[in-house]
Amino acid sequence: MITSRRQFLAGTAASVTGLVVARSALAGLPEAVIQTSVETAAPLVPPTGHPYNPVVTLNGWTLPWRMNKGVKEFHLVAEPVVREVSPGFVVNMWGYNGQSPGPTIEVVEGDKLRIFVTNKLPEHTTIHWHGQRLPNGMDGVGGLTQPAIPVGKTFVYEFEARRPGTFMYHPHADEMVQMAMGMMGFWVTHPKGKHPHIATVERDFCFLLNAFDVEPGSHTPKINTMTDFNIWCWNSRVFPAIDSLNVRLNDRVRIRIGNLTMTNHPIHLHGHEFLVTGTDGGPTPPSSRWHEVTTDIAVGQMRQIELVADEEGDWAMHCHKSHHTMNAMGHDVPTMIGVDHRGLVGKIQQVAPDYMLMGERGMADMGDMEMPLPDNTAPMMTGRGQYGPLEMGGMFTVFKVRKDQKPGDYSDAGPFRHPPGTVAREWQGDAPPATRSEPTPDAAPAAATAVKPIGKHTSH
Ligand SMILES: [Cu+2]
Repeated sequence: MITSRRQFLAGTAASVTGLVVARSALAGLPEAVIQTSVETAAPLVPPTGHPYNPVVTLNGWTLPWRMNKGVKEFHLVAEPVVREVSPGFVVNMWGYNGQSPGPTIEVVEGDKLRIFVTNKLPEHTTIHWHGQRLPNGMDGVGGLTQPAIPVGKTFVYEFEARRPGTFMYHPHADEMVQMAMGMMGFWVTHPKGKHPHIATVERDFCFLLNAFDVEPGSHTPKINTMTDFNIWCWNSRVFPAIDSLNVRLNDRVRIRIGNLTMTNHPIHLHGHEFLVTGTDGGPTPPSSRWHEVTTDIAVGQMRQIELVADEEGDWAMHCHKSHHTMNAMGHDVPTMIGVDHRGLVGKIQQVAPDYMLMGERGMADMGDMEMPLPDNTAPMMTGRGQYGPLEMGGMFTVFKVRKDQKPGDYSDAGPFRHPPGTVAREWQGDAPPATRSEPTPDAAPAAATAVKPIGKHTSH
């Protein structure tokens, strides 16, 4: 019969290698799911195990698992990847399962876990499960708690997800190089049942802060850079290539952020106050929480913030270090504000035809400038809104609150339609001159007047 004949032929075609793969799969190695899209993946609703409200990883995804006799099994592959940091700007990184950062791992408190790690890097590696309670030998510190995973080998990590919280994973072998190349991933452990300090939320987002030093025009990060990075990322993306956080009006929203750069990042949200409800140490006690609009996230820390999104609009959310909302730029540029360049440019261009004038009125012109860029980089200040250039790059995105965003819909509703009369506008009435204090005709210079002692003055 045709079917059996086709099966027979297929079996022959697959030959011995096919059988070998099939046997090793039966022996227990779960499929390594690879994702190469830079889109924010839909939340992974748990197909097995305890139910929970899954997280959304900005420009990332959650790793599927399989249940094997009550154990959740994952397969991570450490490998070189190519990450699109923004359209037209791709960087050779190292990561996991096709991406930097690697996929988010989402489990439930009490889950028994088995994580296979295959090393396809050109050097050895390990994975450290940052923030977890686990047997010492599962902590992933090369040399200290395990031999490093040699090139081409697969190691198994087995532990229980003992406490709920916001965690991450990264190598603990040739760490400086491997993290500078983008090896890291997010980890969320949901509480098993109702937890007194963990609220139920409608939206739960997560991302890692990471940074690279990629010379404009080149494709590979400089791994020896210690502090002077030029590409400030959320999940290895820069604005405007970082997706917005799209929520429905009055949603309770949790945002989980981890910092694997070499400096701290004060993360600031416009239009709302939030509470820090958790760290990598777990949920914070409610009595310790206070409202903020900026929270500093130090190196190696996680913060989870929560708010009710009760103000409609397009709210900026960004690192408050202004150099971190810029893309690649030269830092050796002198400040030119206030310097009159008129008549100079032409003369300079006679000897240096590429000379370009920038900065004598500030640098806002850069946001709108169609400047010739080297082949592989991101414009320094970019992103366009409905009213013009945002003059932002790097660690910036938009928190979009909409009345008509459907529950469970994470798509971008486009620019906010401001109600009439609610946008800052040009003043159309009279503009009287600013009132300044008048000096008295016989007054001494202001500075001298200011320092004159009161006592002497009155005895005059
Ligand atoms: Cu920053």
